[in-house]
Amino acid sequence: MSDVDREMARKTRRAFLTGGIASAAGVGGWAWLRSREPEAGIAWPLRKALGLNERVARAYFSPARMARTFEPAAIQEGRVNGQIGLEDELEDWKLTIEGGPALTLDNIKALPKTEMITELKCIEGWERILKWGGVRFADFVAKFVPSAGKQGYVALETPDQKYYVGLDMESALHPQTLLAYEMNGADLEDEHGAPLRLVIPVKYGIKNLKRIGRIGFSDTKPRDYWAERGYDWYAGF
Ligand SMILES: Nc1nc2c(c(=O)[nH]1)N[C@H]1C(S)=C(S)[C@@H](COP(=O)(O)O)O[C@H]1N2
Ligand SMILES: [Mo]
Repeated sequence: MSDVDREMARKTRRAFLTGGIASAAGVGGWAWLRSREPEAGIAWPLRKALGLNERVARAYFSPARMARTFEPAAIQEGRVNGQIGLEDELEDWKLTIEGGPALTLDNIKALPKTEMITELKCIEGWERILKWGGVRFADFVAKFVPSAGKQGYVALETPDQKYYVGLDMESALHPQTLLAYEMNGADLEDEHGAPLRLVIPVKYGIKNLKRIGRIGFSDTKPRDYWAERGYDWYAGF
């Protein structure tokens, strides 16, 4: 894909989202859309309802939007990087949701499990192909905070609030964005963010927050640890 194509796809996506389905329907609508039987690869309401331009729908759902996935044979050992917010002993972990319940890991594991083999890319110039197991962020939001999808942004932070990231809602609800509790077939290790971390392969490693303690939603851009230190806030591909 050329840079121009990429830029076009991104702009089309934006226009589609601002004009459309995701903002009008919210997260519940998004989950519902994803559960429809696809017709020629596109959930049928997108083709039949709303008189949506088919080319736009195709750009939105095209594989180009998905991060690359790999065969099991490609899986690598993890590499540990970044321990900010992981220093303290972890006890009585709960996931706090702004405007929602505090959840245990069992509450999260009760949602459908998603596995994927994707690449974690660190901005420092290394990458690892890893297998993740967890819950789609979109499934999590649809279940526990359905109104949140109407907001523009997601804020995540470690329990001690020392590391924090902000995400645009579109990337947060991307089907490959996971709340992961397993890496390479085993429970997540402490240094990789136990008990629950974010895995978001459409973004650089810096956005893949380890040991999530709190999740919030807002219409203003949340603070972001590395953006405050000069890195790109969006940090996507
Ligand atoms: N809490 C926390 N999460 C974090 C970091 C960190 O310092 N603290 N570093 C980030 C960076 S820069 C990268 S590349 C990945 C590395 O994840 P890994 O250690 O599982 O390979 O975690 C990200 N998430
Ligand atoms: Mo990184």
